[in-house]
Amino acid sequence: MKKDLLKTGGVCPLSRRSFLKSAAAAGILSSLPAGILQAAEWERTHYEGDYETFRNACPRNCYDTCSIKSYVKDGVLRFVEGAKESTFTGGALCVKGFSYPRRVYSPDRIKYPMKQIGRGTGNWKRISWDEALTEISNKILEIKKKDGSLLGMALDKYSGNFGITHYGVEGMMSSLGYTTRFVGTPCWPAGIDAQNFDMGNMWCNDPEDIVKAKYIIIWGGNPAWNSVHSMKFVYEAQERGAKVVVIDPIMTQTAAKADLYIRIKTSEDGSLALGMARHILDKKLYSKEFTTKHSKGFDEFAAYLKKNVTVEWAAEKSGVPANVIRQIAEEFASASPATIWAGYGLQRHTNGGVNVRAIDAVVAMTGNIGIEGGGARYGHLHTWGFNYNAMVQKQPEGSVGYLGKDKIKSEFDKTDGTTATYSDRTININKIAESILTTNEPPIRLLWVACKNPFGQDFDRNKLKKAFDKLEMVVTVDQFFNETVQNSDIVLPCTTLFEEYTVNVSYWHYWIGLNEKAIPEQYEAKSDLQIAAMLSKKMNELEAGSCTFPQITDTKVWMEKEFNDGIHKLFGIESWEDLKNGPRKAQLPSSASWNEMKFGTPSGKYEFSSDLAAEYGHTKLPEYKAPRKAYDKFRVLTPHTQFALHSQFNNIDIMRDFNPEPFVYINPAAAAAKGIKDGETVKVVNKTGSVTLKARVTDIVAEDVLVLYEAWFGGKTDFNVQELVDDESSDMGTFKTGAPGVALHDQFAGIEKA
Ligand SMILES: Nc1nc2c(c(=O)[nH]1)N[C@H]1C(S)=C(S)[C@@H](COP(=O)(O)OP(=O)(O)OC[C@H]3O[C@@H](n4cnc5c(=O)[nH]c(N)nc54)[C@H](O)[C@@H]3O)O[C@H]1N2
Ligand SMILES: Nc1nc2c(c(=O)[nH]1)N[C@H]1C(S)=C(S)[C@@H](COP(=O)(O)OP(=O)(O)OC[C@H]3O[C@@H](n4cnc5c(=O)[nH]c(N)nc54)[C@H](O)[C@@H]3O)O[C@H]1N2
Ligand SMILES: [Mo]
Repeated sequence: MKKDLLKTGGVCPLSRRSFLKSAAAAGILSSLPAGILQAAEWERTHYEGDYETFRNACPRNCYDTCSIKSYVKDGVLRFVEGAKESTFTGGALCVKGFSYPRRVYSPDRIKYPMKQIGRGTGNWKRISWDEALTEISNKILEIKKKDGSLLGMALDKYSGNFGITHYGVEGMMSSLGYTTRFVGTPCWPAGIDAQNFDMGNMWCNDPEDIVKAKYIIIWGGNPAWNSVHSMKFVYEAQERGAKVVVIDPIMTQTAAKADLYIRIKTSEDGSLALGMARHILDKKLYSKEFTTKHSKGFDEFAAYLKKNVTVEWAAEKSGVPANVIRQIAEEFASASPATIWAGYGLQRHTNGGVNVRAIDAVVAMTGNIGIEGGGARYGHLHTWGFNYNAMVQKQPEGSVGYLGKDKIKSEFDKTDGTTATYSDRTININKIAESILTTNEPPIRLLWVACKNPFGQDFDRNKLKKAFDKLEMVVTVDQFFNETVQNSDIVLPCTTLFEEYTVNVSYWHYWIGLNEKAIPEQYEAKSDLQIAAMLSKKMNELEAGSCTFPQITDTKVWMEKEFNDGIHKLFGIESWEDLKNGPRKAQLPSSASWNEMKFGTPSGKYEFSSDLAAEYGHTKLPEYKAPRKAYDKFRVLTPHTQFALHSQFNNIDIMRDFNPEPFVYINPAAAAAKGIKDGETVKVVNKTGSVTLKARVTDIVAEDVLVLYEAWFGGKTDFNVQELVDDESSDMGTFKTGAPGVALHDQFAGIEKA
């Protein structure tokens, strides 16, 4: 049944060949035969005038947040290219971006609301929007009646679409009442807290100014795959004479482009950074000006280093030879400007936050903070000052919610005449399975999933399955039949970026991009906002006043409401309509963050010693913290892959051509010890679960490490990396994001021939 429905109407107007052509035309697939390149160029110049063009912005959770120009003919999206106006996107997309037309018209797209008769059975039946919304609304009303509140309804949302109006999903929840929300992030919170303790905010230099750096350390990040557009600035710096060092347990594509690759023992970044700091201190290569004028606690930090850290100790812990530690410390401290880009992979550890603090300290003590081409680069939210109009919605009159630790009370329980200050119930987003299983009074009964694929991206898949089995109803809003949809009762089809209006900014570069509706909604798909408006209509039909969400279904109206004078001023525009001419860059006095040396910390200075960190249960100084204890033979790393963005893209045919099946990457010596040959099927097992897949024997990984890239393979294989990843917390994240991060790289497993 499901299969039949999926196949109806799935016509992709864009051939595989024309995809290659448009990708090639932008010079991305440089390995393609010259003939195809010429043909593509001819087609583009010959037909340009016949297309209607639109502005779009890639809304995926990615550093690059590319500005896109879309070409539409007869209502059909023909091809896309990177916007030339953005010096960051630079007229090119990544290979995933070029596959967008095939995603929009994929025959596998969810086309209609559907209901599964028996969760997990695969017995799907097409239903109308009216039937779907009636069933969901009745469940919401039933929960409210039974529990006296809506805390039994939870929202599971993360980063499937970062378009600003998509915060309307949170708004939809508020408009129904006080509910249960998963807070925090699985992505980068430990590093966010670290930078907030050190500098009072997470604020990085403009990535385009890395061209000015004389020395660049890319530490625990793989931009050659995960931020492809940043690499051109790194290369330009290299051409101007900069040295590029990459520190990673894996010899990544980024490492392959570096002047020096340093293989570090996983989770030992703190010892390496502290060893560098000790050497810089001994050699008196630190900045007197920065450490005396602009920082607090440098003397304490120096005393800690002298007492506890030697270069030899750091070498022993990190596996990096002492002479290499001395070399990079001296080179870094002597070059100006010098910069460190701390990736997000680095901080997904039980000591990830404090390790980022140790790295920040190296950048700070050498006087590289606040200068162009320098900086402790991690991320920023300086261009995110929208109204969040869609997000901020009022609960219906008389809504009952969470009262701190107290039991839930109803309005009528109040005898003292005061007004209860109710709130949503918040739970750590990285402990979803555990909390569904253990939360009571009331239990979580109805889960609304949007912009998130918990079965693909959350931790301990087996526990998650048990948790989902406990839920009374699961509603998922998505585009493809992934494993989360398979574990849902109702699926609602959502639009792609080309089918709605929104606006996007980045957490890395400083551009803003408009996202226009370029084609009509496909099949019966609706955007998250339209779904919220339709749900509101149905709720009010069934019980007047039960939902406050405005019943506006024109996404353009919502997009317009997100702009304000601050945004206009920052980007030098009069109105959002100026963005129809192309993306705009924030007008900043300097490309350097903290250029005025006014920090957001309590002291207003850079804090080597942070009382705030101590308040949150951490050491004041960025002291060494031992890694999580190994619980199995090999370290398991599950980083991000080139051809997918988490669980997105890899199910698209053209992408699967590049990345057809998963592998476990193992070092030749480790493989030989187990008698495992390249291409053989193996089983990787740990306390959480197991996966069976082929081995790739390669020395890009260290002897004690197994690498399995995360990605959803679109049902062609049941591979799921989350069989091997538990939900252990990282050290930091609570201060700024409300919950600690997840130590997803502190995992271990055994491996055997299958
Ligand atoms: N093992 C392991 N696990 C990880 C990581 C890792 O490195 N290793 N990385 C972690 C990190 S850094 C992150 S950020 C998270 C990401 O986790 P998620 O945010 O869950 O990631 P995605 O797969 O990008 O998106 C989720 C879903 O959103 C859907 N979607 C796309 N557009 C829309 C839309 O407009 N509306 C709705 N309703 N849905 C939409 C997509 O089809 C997809 O199914 O994963 C984390 N999990
Ligand atoms: N193609 C593509 N691009 C993406 C994404 C994607 O899935 N695919 N995801 C986007 C998102 S949501 C994010 S968060 C970013 C992630 O961007 P990155 O942080 O660059 O990505 P990861 O692959 O998670 O991790 C980077 C590196 O950290 C290393 N690492 C792990 N543990 C340690 C350690 O203890 N020490 C050191 N030094 N290194 C360590 C891993 O080996 C890996 O090479 O990329 C974004 N861009
Ligand atoms: Mo992420």
